[in-house]
Amino acid sequence: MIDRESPVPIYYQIEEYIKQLIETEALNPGDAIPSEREFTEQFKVSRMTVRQAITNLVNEGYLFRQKGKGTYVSKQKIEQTLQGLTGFTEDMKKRGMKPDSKILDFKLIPADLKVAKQLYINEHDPIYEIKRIRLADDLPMALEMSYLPANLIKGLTEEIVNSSLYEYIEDNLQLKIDYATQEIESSLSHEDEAKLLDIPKNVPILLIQRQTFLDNGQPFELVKSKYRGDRYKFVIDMKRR
Ligand code: 16G
Repeated sequence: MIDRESPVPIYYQIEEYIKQLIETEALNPGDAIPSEREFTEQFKVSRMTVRQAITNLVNEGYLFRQKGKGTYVSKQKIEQTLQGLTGFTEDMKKRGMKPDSKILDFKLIPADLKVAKQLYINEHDPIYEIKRIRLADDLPMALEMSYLPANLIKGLTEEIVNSSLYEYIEDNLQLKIDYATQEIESSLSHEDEAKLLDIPKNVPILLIQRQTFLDNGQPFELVKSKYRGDRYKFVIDMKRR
């Protein structure tokens, strides 16, 4: 099934073949994949070509290696739609997963000029700076750094942000979360982030920045999140015209 005449590189064809085994559930999460030697014999290609295909799939999060043991199929990525404005806790609950947070930092500080401008407040007005690890079924998924204007989002405590910020804003403060602008970029895990997210350093992660507004047009949060590239994929439906 390797097409040597094709302009598609052979390592890429092998990648597609392995992906198909995963998609058709011939290989399931936790299963060991055949060894490099077995693939080399099956496809009559060099070991380097097989290694390149497998390394690419490891980097994309389809497979993971265990030292001295072999290469295994990873869990399926969480598919997060980009339609609709939701929070982490409600997303995880909807999927039947257990949301959790670990608070790394919770501070009340004066806003610097840049943050103040984006939150439509004055420089030095008080803001909460919150850094959390977000976990799903006890696995770290994202690191989140949030800035919230303290005069608008009143009475925040560590206990509240340990569960759901959006629930507190809507149910307790009775404010209406309305819309957000969000940017998504690729990035690489730095050493400290890698430790917190339980991933290797210098692997692909998704950097997401969100500015979220209430229904009166007032921004109430600036959030910078770093999502694990091996566990997340963002999906959007598009319609032509
Ligand atoms: C999501 C949002 C974040 C928001 C949080 C609220 C993205 C990229 N970010 O993580 O902006 O602050 O949800 O979650 O989706 P919570 O209600 O569980 O605290």
